[in-house]
Amino acid sequence: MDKTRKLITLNEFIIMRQQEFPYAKGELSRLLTHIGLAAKIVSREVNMAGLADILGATGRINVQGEEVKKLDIFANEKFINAMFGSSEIAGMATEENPEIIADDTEMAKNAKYVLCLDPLDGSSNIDVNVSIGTIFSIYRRVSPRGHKPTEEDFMQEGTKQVAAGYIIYGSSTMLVYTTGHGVNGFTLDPSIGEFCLSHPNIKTPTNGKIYSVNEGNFHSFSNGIKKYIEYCKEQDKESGRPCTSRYIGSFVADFHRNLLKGGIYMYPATKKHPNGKLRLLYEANPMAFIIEQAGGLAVDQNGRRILDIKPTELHQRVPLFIGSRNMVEQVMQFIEQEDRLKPENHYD
Ligand code: AHM
Ligand code: MG
Repeated sequence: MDKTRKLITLNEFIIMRQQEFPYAKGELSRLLTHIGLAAKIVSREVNMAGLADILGATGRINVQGEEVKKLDIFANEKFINAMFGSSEIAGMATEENPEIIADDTEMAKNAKYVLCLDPLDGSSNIDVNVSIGTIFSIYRRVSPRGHKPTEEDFMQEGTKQVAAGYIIYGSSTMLVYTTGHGVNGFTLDPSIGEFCLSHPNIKTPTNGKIYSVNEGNFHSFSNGIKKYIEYCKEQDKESGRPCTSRYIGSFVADFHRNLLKGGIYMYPATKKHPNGKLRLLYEANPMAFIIEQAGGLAVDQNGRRILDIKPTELHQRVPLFIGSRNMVEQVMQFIEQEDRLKPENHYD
């Protein structure tokens, strides 16, 4: 037996890390543990989706006589229940809920944290057995404890995140998170029902070869982006190969691959959608926190650091460029040259 490789479960890891913060009271640890629990429940359901008839529209009745939920609604409910069940959450903002959710209990009113959530990202892939994910982000509330949280608690810059992470429901289920001290990845071992540390201290390559963008939108991108995409297709003098294009259409899956292999994910502005598609609070910010902790970059189309943006709306969208440092810097150079220095040709 290889005695050098000890199995470390997510819960053990969370406890080990808590000991590194002498004044920690265990609230964040409990919260993270509950995220792991909800992830397991959703993972089980995602794996059985084809069998459990949970994919279709709502309004049907299952064998237990319960209404069949769409998978994204199911995931939303499971996470909300698990989070409030942890007693450490004052409120939540999720992609599925137009307003913030708060609980009326004294426990919730006195809780220290709020959570932003995309319960099931990659919704177009749910029905077709392609990887999907959950994204979360945790903030310390700014409103006084003892009351329900306010929108102000959620309108904080990404730099204020206390923890962020994602779960990818892929060929394996993985949970990847950061509390600002590096990024660690855990793979679910279904035989023991535990997330086990499989990817300690993840660092993303400084340069990459993969670009991920919906090229179906090519003609509505700015000239800078078009030129960058064309540049990605040119042959590299050293390797003789162009970059590789990979786009799943599940942000979590595209991000996860690029994080490990090196690459860039882009969801740029278009003429029609000047703010792109992805949401600042529960898609861009948590992934920006992770990529920076792994050594990469995340910026908007003006080259502004995502984590510095002060949110103004709960469901605000932002154009996103995220991944390996050199690739993100390079696309920004194209935007500078083609769009900012020649604004008259910005879209033509
Ligand atoms: P969703 O949260 O409703 O699933 O939307 C976000 C998704 C991302 O996962 C993905 O990268 C992107 O939208 C795909 O959009 P498009 O189909 O326009 O390329
Ligand atoms: Mg999403």
